[in-house]
Amino acid sequence: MSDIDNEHGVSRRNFLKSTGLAGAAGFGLASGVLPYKVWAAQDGDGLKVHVGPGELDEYYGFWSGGQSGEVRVLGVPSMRELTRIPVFNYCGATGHGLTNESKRVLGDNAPLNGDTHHPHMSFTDGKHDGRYVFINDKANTRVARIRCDIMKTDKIVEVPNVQAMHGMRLQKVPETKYVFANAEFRIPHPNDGRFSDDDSKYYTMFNAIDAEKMEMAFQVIVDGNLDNTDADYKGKYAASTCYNSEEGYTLQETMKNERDWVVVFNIPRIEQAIKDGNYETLGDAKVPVVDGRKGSKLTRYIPVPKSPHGLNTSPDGKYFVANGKLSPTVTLIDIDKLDDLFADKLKDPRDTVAAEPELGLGPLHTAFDGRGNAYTTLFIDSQVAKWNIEDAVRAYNGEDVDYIRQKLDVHYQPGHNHTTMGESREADGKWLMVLSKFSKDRFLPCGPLHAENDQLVDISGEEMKLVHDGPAFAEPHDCEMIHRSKLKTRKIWDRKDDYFAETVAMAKKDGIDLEKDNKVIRDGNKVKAYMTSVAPNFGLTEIRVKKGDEVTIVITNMDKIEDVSHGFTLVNHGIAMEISPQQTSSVTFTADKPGVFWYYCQWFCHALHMEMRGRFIVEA
Ligand code: CUK
Ligand code: CUA
Repeated sequence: MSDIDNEHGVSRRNFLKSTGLAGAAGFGLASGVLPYKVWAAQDGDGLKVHVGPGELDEYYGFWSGGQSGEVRVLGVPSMRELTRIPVFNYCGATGHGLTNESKRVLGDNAPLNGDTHHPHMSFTDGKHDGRYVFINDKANTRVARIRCDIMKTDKIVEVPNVQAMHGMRLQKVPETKYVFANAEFRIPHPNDGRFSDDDSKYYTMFNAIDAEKMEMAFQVIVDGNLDNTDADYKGKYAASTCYNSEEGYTLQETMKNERDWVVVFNIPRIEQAIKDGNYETLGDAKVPVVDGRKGSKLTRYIPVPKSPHGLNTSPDGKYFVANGKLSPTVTLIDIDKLDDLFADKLKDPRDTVAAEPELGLGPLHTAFDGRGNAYTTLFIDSQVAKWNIEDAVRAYNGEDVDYIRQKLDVHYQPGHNHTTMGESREADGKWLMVLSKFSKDRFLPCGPLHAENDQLVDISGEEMKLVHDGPAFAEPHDCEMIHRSKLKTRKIWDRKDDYFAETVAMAKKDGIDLEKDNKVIRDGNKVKAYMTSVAPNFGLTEIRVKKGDEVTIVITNMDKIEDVSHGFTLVNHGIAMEISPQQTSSVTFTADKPGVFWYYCQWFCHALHMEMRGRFIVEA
């Protein structure tokens, strides 16, 4: 059903809200609510949203692929999907999850599903540096790194002794030395079946991963649980929301307290504790584990209203913003007061609170425009509230100011929202992306599973203007929009690339020149077929093996022309992989059926692409 009830565009929802609903919910309608209106994209009326044929987008958007386990790259503002980066999932097009190169990244027997939430680009001095995008997997407790030059996943860390990696952010200053990742769910320690019913053994941990080595750096035991996190612009503090200070197991138990908290981590103190040897290790893991529960020098717990969710650092570095979720407020924590809090100079941890503006129902995440305004999603109200940060501080200090600038209806139930460059020092305040969880009636219906709705909002002027609805499959919780000037991607592979270096080393051991040789070699029942590809030819048009052989196909694409990607698909074997210009790809499988099986190139590469094929002959 449409949200618009009549030709004047008056929304039933706003009508309801201004009468019964808002009053019943216990607080009135904030001022500054504008009537519902969808703005047409018009040149001369805000930013240009249409990106014409042959034109390039201004921003790369890195979208989480949610339960699909991947990351998607969109152009902004066109919202055109540019590529997909398989991460924790199997990808039939590229062979991620099947090729030897991707299996080295994923690890042995890695699950090929993931639940990605938070893609974040690495920083140098608080600015995005175009090197990596990191992403969490809540489903299987992993963190991955994507190399932005090739847009491939190059490392994955499985985090030990915790479950459900959720909130994930990066150290911003002086650079991304650590990836900070919150394990959401408390589990017993050790989790070996003996203590499943022993509450005293349950806890969860805050995790830091060395971003360069992609190895665990340390873990911090906390009280409560951990939801979202963010870091400051000093390189000193990270903060996480906890919605389960009750340490409950059921929904009812979890919602009891009127206040939960934000836990702040003092990174230099944690590093010092580890240097001093004040840590333990758990089980087989060698990761230093420090105790950051209440009373520890390493952490501070700041009470905030009820079941907070998102945690966002303002780009001026002044505030951590905790989003209330079950409270209509967000809480601004003054980062400059944290030194005093850790030095025990404040009476009450709440003395760090700079403001607690009331915004509406269900605040989940806050974004910033770099001009002093914040944009908070209101899940229950299906709105984005634009509010002024310093006015909210003034109001908290007793001045009579209205900090709400505008409320915009979105469709529907927004989770994250994001501004262009807004999670860095270079917030440019041009676009806001609102990741709505429900699309309901906004798109042609496609069965019971609905698309989410990523809505593009022009925030360059005084007023937010909704300009585009973008359907998205399987819940992108989060995205990040990075100016294109930050990225330098490769057009063809470097033959010395690390991604396939192990395959190159294997070939060298076998006396093979990958760039020239087309040869089948055998060692017992292990067969390796090495070949090149140059459009429209495979170096081998026949590979002969015996039933039961373990076969490795290694192909090097010797084309040097941009965009001439080849593929290798072996019919009736479930084998397919990408081989882009100057790339080496390999795949290993057992030849378990006698007969003739054609292999072919599945990337249209040449007028004679259909002819690019060969026979895989398995002798009985
Ligand atoms: S979470 Cu999904 S709406 Cu995983 Cu960042 Cu808030
Ligand atoms: Cu090579 Cu198609």
